[in-house]
Amino acid sequence: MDRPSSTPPSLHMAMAAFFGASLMALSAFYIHKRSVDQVLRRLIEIRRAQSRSSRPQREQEELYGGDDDDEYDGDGLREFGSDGGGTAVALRDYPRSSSTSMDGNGHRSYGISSSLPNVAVTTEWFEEDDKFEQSVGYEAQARASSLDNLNFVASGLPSLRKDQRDRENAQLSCSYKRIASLGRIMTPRSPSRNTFESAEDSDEEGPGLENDDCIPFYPGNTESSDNYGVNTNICSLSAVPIRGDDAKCANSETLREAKTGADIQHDGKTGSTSVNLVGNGLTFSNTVLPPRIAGQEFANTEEEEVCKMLCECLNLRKKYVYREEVPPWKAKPLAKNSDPYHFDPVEPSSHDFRMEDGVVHVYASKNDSEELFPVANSTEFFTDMHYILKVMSNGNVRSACYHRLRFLEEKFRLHLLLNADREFLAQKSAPHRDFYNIRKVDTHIHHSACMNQKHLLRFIKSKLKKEPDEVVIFRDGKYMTLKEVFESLDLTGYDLNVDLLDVHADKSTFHRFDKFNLKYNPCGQSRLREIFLKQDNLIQGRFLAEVTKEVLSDLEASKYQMAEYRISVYGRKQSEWDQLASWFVNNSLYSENAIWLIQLPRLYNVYKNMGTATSFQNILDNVFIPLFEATVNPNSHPQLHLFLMQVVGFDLVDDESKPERRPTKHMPTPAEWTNEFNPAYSYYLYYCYANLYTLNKLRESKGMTTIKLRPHCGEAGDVDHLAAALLLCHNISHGIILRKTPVLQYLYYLAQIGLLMSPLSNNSLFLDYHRNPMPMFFQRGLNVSLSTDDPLQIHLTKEPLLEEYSVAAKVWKFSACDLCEIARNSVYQSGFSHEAKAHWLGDKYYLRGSKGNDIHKTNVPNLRISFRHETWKEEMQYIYAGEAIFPEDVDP
Ligand SMILES: *[C@@H]1O[C@H](CO)[C@@H](O)[C@H](O)[C@H]1NC(C)=O
Ligand SMILES: *[C@@H]1O[C@H](CO)[C@@H](O)[C@H](O)[C@H]1NC(C)=O
Ligand SMILES: *[C@@H]1O[C@H](CO)[C@@H](O)[C@H](O)[C@H]1NC(C)=O
Ligand SMILES: *[C@@H]1O[C@H](CO)[C@@H](O)[C@H](O)[C@H]1NC(C)=O
Ligand SMILES: *[C@@H]1O[C@H](CO)[C@@H](O)[C@H](O)[C@H]1NC(C)=O
Ligand SMILES: CC(=O)N[C@H]1CO[C@H](CO)[C@@H](O)[C@@H]1O
Ligand SMILES: [Zn+2]
Repeated sequence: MDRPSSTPPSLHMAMAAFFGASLMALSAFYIHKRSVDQVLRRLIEIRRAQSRSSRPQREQEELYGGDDDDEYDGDGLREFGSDGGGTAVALRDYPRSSSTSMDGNGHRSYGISSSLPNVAVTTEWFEEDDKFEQSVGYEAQARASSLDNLNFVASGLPSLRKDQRDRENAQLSCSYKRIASLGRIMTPRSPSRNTFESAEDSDEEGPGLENDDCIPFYPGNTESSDNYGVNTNICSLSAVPIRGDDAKCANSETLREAKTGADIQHDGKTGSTSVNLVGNGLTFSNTVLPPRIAGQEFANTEEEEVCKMLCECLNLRKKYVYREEVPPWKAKPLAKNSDPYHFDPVEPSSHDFRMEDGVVHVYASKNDSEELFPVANSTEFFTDMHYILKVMSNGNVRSACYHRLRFLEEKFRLHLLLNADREFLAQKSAPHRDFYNIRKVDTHIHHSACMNQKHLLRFIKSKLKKEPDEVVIFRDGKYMTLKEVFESLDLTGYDLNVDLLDVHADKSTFHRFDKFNLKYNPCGQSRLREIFLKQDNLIQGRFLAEVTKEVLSDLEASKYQMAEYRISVYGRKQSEWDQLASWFVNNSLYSENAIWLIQLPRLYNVYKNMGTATSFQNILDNVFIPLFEATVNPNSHPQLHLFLMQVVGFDLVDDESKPERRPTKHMPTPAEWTNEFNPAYSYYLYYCYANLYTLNKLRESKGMTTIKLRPHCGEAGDVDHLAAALLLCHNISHGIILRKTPVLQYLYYLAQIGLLMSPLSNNSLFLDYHRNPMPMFFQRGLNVSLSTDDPLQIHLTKEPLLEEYSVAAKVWKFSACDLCEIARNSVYQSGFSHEAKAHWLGDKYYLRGSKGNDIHKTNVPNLRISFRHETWKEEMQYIYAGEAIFPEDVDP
């Protein structure tokens, strides 16, 4: 554990009081403008009717908007559907949604369905006074008077100063926003202070908090402002201990008071969470924003149903995703060969396997008929997928998830306000480590585009100079040397430059050639691609191997950067695997800093048209049968066996935006799939999943490494893809479509599915960069990392991964702590071995929460990690109604 926390919990009380007081003051200003009778009357009624929760809890809920239930005004979500989402609309929504949120308490106590916004009240308010400031005034009055009822004494507060900037700030007065701006004032300047001001440009959100450098509610609070602007009066009133690192402190009056309600109703669990929380040095205490506490009753049956549905989705994921029975940190380490490509004959096992309905089934022996590793069949999968789709389209669930996500986002901001300096200090005091010498994994990079343009150009020139007479290609009926190829293209080594390489080669070859361009292009630079960027050409991929080696040695030179390269297997013939493996072994391509994933382009329709495949089953056979053969009897494919030890994942690639039909529950089997259309993404995904699942079970039982499913998903196209991936995949690449579906986004958060995002890559060229949801995802706590995708096409510098981090840091104002956290995530998401991760992240990296963090390795403060962990636990408790079970270790 690093530095103990020292923010007094009293800060929260102080904030609360300040907040209340300033609202009072604001309402005083507005009070002559509008009558508040209606509001008051209503509030008093609510108060009388309320019997649900204990008083202090309610205080806080009201104070902070109590926004964590599922009513919503109907407008906030509309923007999720549309791509654009004007800021004007969003702006208009803020006052409205905040008034409903207050109103929400009313719904609860009256037992009115909370999914129906109380239109009468809200629109009445809103239509009467179109102007923001007036509606703000209302809200302020309402809140202030509710505070009044709770005997908040706002004595000795400075009088309100109002100016233009006040009003601007007030316009943004969604209840959380206001907290954010308040807190911001109290935090001294620090490098990470503005981290996310610009992050608000994302599609679904309204305007940013650009203006809150001003101090609207605190004119000259000099006497009360020590480091954090804590008012000493309030401090002594609440009698909260100053230091938070002592677990006993958590038992202070206020904390206990705030908790009693929950504790009495239920077991003691909650009490201990809060103690832990403080013990962890987390200054962001539960008491600020009361979470749904363990076992707390749901406000109404609808909320309960929403949570049940979400639980169901998470449980479905548990049912599908392959997990090792013995996680790697408990298993005995695999024997490591000093020469990674040295083959020792291995005794074959007696396993038998048969392809049945597109899925390989494994039997203990030829005569056995009992399947060893049964996997869910396709009917079952598509049924479950449809269930997820149904949940996704449910209005109640959508609004609930939307609210939770907003809540998470604001909670993170509040955390930053309170703790940014502490985090910064912790980082400073960790010796030696900084952003440059922590481990970063490039989690998503296509091998055929892994060198940058300049590198490739230099390589081509040097080959032209050194080996002009090498016969490199068979074209148009004759063998050609490198020199002749360039002559046929009317190019000399001197002519070549990056622009030429790009411009001319772009359209048919270099441009997205990772997607595998099958079109034969007799004239033009498809020859260059064939010669330099293919491994199954006349020179047996020698050039590609050489340039790959250069890339690998660059990688090793940088020491702290690792990469996971994706290399294609097309499924056109069964020998592809052996060829690929022998290319690796012959050229001894190996690096401690690199591991490999296999990518399968979804091109069935192309092969079908070309006549290479007759049914979808052919592709599955070609891709999976060799893997099973090499696993059961490594001697049959010695090189493949060795190569598979370096392969950690399986990827599906191709343009996701191509239209496709949503699969029904009963789909034809792959052998029956003989039409010329490409199957849907989820169809591909299921069959890859099912075969990999059986393969991994088999490999694990034989003590071999496993291959995880980590496809490209959510780059474009339907949300179906993401729903299928939720059930089947470990991690996904991109995932930017998640911004359109709050339900899946929330589920991805809860399941902590890794998102390997590449904001610079094609689909978000610089103009779109601003709209990339990455910073929003990061704030909300989704498990994101940065990766390069295609350095050849995108990046300009020698260190593309750092370029990616650097642009993100500049555009989105990520602080050093944020960057280190993202880098840490990238190691977790990667498929590197347990030993490597333990070396890079710390011996106990597999423990959840701050126990698993070692700031001396990761440079991420424990404060940040425990904030993420506690926040996630609270969300899980909320969804599981306090019954969530948290394993000690992370998911393997
Ligand atoms: C399988 O059955 C055949 C005949 O039924 C028998 O000869 C053979 O020994 C059996 N093999 C195993 C592995 O049990
Ligand atoms: C799929 O599995 C379910 C339950 O496991 C079973 O009821 C169903 O018959 C199976 N369908 C097929 C086509 O095998
Ligand atoms: C690898 O080397 C072996 C033996 O030298 C050769 O037969 C095979 O074709 C080579 N494969 C590749 C892809 O270079
Ligand atoms: C790459 O960018 C082009 C042009 O903006 C776009 O048409 C294409 O769909 C993008 N590719 C992907 C995979 O998003
Ligand atoms: C991402 O997942 C890893 C492993 O489960 C965890 O340690 C890390 O804290 C997560 N990151 C975020 C931002 O939640
Ligand atoms: C949430 C999840 O399953 N994350 C996984 C992402 O992939 C890596 C590598 O396979 C796993 O270690 C993580 O557990
Ligand atoms: Zn990619």
